[in-house]
Amino acid sequence: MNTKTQNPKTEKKAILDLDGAHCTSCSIAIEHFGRKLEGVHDIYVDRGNHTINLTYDGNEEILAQLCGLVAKLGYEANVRTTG
Ligand SMILES: [Cu+2]
Repeated sequence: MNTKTQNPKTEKKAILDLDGAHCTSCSIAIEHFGRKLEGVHDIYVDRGNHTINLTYDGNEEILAQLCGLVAKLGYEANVRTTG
């Protein structure tokens, strides 16, 4: 992976609804692989609220990539809010 520049001016947050991830290892897998996506600054799975809390570089493409990743892992994610 090449250099990741983190520009706080363009940084955005998103909340995604998460279905099907019921245990700690699910959350850890999503966080682990999610962090590897280009543009992800921070990712946190909140199992109590069934959400993924994402901080990213502002490039919206990451949202579709993350949903695709979650689907590949066997769960379902849908964007709830961005901004
Ligand atoms: Cu699990």
